[in-house]
Amino acid sequence: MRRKARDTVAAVAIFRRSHRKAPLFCARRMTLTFYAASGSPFAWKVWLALEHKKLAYELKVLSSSAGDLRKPEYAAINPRMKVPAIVVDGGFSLYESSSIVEYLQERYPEGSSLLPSDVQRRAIARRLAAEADAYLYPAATRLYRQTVFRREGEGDMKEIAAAKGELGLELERVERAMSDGWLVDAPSIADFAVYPMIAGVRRFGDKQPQHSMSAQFGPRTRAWMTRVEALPYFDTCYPPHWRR
Ligand SMILES: N[C@@H](CCC(=O)N[C@@H](CS)C(=O)NCC(=O)O)C(=O)O
Repeated sequence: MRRKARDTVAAVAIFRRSHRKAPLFCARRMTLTFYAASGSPFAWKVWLALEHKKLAYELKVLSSSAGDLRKPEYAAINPRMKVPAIVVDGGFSLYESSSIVEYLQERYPEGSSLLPSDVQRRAIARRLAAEADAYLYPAATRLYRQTVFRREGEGDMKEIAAAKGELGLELERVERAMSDGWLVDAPSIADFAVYPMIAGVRRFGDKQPQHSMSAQFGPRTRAWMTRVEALPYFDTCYPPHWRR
């Protein structure tokens, strides 16, 4: 099967499974199309948020390598040509993952919340999600750029060491941020932003054991990962191409 066709099949399968499981909150009141790419931590954040809130959605898995993000019809939804994006009721389109999560919480406040109820805890959850995007993701990407994105042995060793140092500090920050099992009180935008990036670092380490950073995950981070992975909707949101 060609790659694009395979992606479409995966998308339809996941969409159906997700709808079978979820009670379809708001199903009659709105339509929501969710554009994602397999393995994108930003799309994964939104996907976890949609499932956490039990919202009905139509999933469209786009393929960057097949050029889906550059097509004019997608550029009209997200002119930055990145995932994720959503389109609500065939009209309102929104991109930027954290803005989407905030919108979902405000637009559909019923059911499980994506933010803590206490104002300070809510601010901390938002801060942790912002820190993941601003620091954790760039630190991990700095390492990937010199390793998985290059041919074996072609990475700059000095840069690899610097990237590992930077990422190690970010992993320590995540460990220190853990409180009572979740990043802030209960599953929230913070966990949904940070987990996909940490999962990416672990997967990278499985593929490149010589550069693995997984040994630097602290005990609270490890326990938290297991907790996230036990969420009833975790499997639904797992990146399709990671299953293969
Ligand atoms: N700040 C954006 C970042 C989105 C982003 O960088 N998405 C990447 C995938 S992880 C993307 O679509 N890149 C373009 C491409 O892969 O062609 C957000 O939070 O939504």
